Amino acid sequence: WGNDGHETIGYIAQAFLTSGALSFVQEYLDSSYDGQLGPAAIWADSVKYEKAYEWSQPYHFVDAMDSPLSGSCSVEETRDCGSDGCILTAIANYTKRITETSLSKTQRDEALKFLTHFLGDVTQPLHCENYEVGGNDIDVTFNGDSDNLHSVWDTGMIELNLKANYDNSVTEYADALVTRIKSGDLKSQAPSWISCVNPTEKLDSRATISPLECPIEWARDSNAYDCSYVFRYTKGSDLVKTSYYTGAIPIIDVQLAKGGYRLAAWLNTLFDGSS
Ligand code: DCM
Ligand code: DCM
Ligand code: DCM
Ligand code: ZN
Ligand code: ZN
Repeated sequence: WGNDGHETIGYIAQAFLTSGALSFVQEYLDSSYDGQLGPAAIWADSVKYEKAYEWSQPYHFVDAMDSPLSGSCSVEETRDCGSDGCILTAIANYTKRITETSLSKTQRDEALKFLTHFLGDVTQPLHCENYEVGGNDIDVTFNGDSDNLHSVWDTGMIELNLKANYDNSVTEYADALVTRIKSGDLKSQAPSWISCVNPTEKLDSRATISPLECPIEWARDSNAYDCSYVFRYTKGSDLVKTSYYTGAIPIIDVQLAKGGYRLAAWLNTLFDGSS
C-alpha cells in the first residue's frame, strides 16, 4: 500500500489497542509520532531506499510463484520466500524482536514500525504475487492517466476513493472503517480476520506451530484475490470507466480493515496476553 493505505491501517489499529499494547506503543514508539501508529506506519517505506536499510526491501512482499490467470493461487514459504527474506519471515522476525527485553529501545521501536507496516502490506493482494512483478509491469489507464496495476492498488484507487467519499481525509476514512468493524457491516466477519492471532503461542519454541503460520495464512487470504478479482480487468479500457474500480473498493476497504484489526489483535496478544 501507499502512504494513505498504511496510515489508514495504523489509525484503525490504534482504535482497538488495549491497555498493555497502548502503553508499549506510547513508551517505545519514536516520540516524533506522538504515540500514533497511523503516521508511524509509513516509516518502513521512507527508509527502504536508503543504503542503510536496503536489506529491508524484500520484506515488503512475497513473490508467490502461482498462476493467477489460470485460476491457481497459492503461497508457499519454501517456494516463494527468497533467501533474502520476504514479508512472511519479516513478520516472524519482528514479532520476536518486539518482545525481546534484551534489545534496545530503538531496536524495539523499529520492530514496532516494521510490524505496523508489514501487517499492512500483507493485505495488499499484489504484495503476495510474483506475476508481472506483482503487477508493476502491467500498464493500465486509471482515471485518464497511464499507470501500472500495482500502483493503482497501492495508491490510485485509495486516493480517488478518499477524494470522492472521505473529504480527502485518511482519519475520516479510518474512522468510518472502525465504525463498520465495531457496529456495521464488517462486524460479523471481523472475528474471522484474527482467528490465527496468538503470537505468544506461535513464538513458544516448544509449540509445534511455526511463527510463520499467521503470516502465511494472511498472505494466502490476500493472494486469493489475485485469482478472483485483481487480474480480471478489461485490457485497454480505463479502470474507472469499467466497473473494475467500483468493484475493487469493497475489497480495499476490507483489506485495510483487516490489516488494522489484526495489527491491534497482534499487539494486544503480545502485550496484554489476550486479543
Ligand atoms: N540487517 C537485518 N536484516 C538483514 C541484514 C541486515 O536486519 N537481512 C541489519 C542487522 C544490522 C544491520 O542491518 O543491524 C547491518 O547488518 P550487517 O552489518 O550485518 O550487514
Ligand atoms: N535487524 C533485524 N533482524 C536481525 C538483526 C537486526 O531485522 N536479526 C534489524 C533491527 C533494526 C536494524 O536491523 O531495525 C538495525 O539493527 P541493529 O540495531 O542490530 O544494528
Ligand atoms: N513490489 C512487490 N513485489 C515485487 C517488487 C515490488 O510487491 N516483486 C512492490 C513494492 C512497492 C512497489 O511494488 O510497493 C514498487 O516497488 P519498487 O519501488 O521496489 O519498484
Ligand atoms: Zn506496493
Ligand atoms: Zn511497503
